[in-house]
Amino acid sequence: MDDRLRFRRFESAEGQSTFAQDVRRGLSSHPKHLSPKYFYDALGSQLFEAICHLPEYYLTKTERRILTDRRDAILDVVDGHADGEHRLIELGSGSSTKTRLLIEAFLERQDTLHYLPVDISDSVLERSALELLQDYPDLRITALAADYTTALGALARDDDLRTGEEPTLVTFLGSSIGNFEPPASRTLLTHVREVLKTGDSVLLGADLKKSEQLLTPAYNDELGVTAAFNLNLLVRINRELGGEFRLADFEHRAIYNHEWGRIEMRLISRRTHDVPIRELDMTVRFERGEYIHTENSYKFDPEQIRDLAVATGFGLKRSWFDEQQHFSVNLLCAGD
Ligand code: AVI
Repeated sequence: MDDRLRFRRFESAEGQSTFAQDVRRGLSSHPKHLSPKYFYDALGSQLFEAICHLPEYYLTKTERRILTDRRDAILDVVDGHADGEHRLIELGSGSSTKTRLLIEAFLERQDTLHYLPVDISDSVLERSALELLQDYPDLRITALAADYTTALGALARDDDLRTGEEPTLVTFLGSSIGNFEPPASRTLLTHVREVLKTGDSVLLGADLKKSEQLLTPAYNDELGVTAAFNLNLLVRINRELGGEFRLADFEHRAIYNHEWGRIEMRLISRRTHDVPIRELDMTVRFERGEYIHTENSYKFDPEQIRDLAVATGFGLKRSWFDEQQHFSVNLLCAGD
């Protein structure tokens, strides 16, 4: 099996801030904030997997439904642009469950498939790569353990990763694009464009704007898994930076911000208190009711998706929706 798997780990590109720097900056700001990219340590990645199974979290099931129903239609459009065997790059692959649908569809059309999953969590990446190789004998995997910017830089530059003649499909599913601020999402897709040739494709999953009655429960589930996912950021600061956060002093809450069209996740201090963080040589004061803003999850209009595609060197070829128009899967085609 080993000769079908290559595993590449990348340090974050130079100039990128570290966890310690970001925590110091974020907890010294007003309002306090932390980057959602730090959710995904080994435990956080598993908690996110659990979120995907929650009854309230409609995103994963709805996207999977669209991919199940439309996989052939999607690959028909992808195929129409290209000759030869595709390779498949997945940004934020996690457990790759939805991608299995596409892997299977590709393997019905071509003899072999080169799959390049990118994920920040090497434990998740390694486990899912081994499972996939076991299930698909005609699959070859180059797993990239890196943040997106670093991985896209390597995919654009490194001789062994750069695109050759073969057509490429990049998948970016689960509405992870919604966790980027609008300028950062444009930068990211511009980097994706640099990895591709004209005519290559991107499959982008994007959650749509909808009633607050459906949106907020998806981020305030009754079982408390999203609360644990959010609070795990404090656990991580305690473990990695010698923080002394007590989880009982914070409450998870997600609200919908209509003006910005986004869910905002917060950790709200239940009392006025001080939290030392040894490695940063700092003590952070929290007033009662003060919060740390930990994540934005933007929701889109179809026009915003088209604008994003056009602004970053793509055309929007086609979009697929579920019946209730809760979620969209969009095929972008790299332009000249
Ligand atoms: C990964 N990302 C698309 C999730 C979202 O819905 O924004 C992360 C998440 N945060 C809370 N629940 C899920």
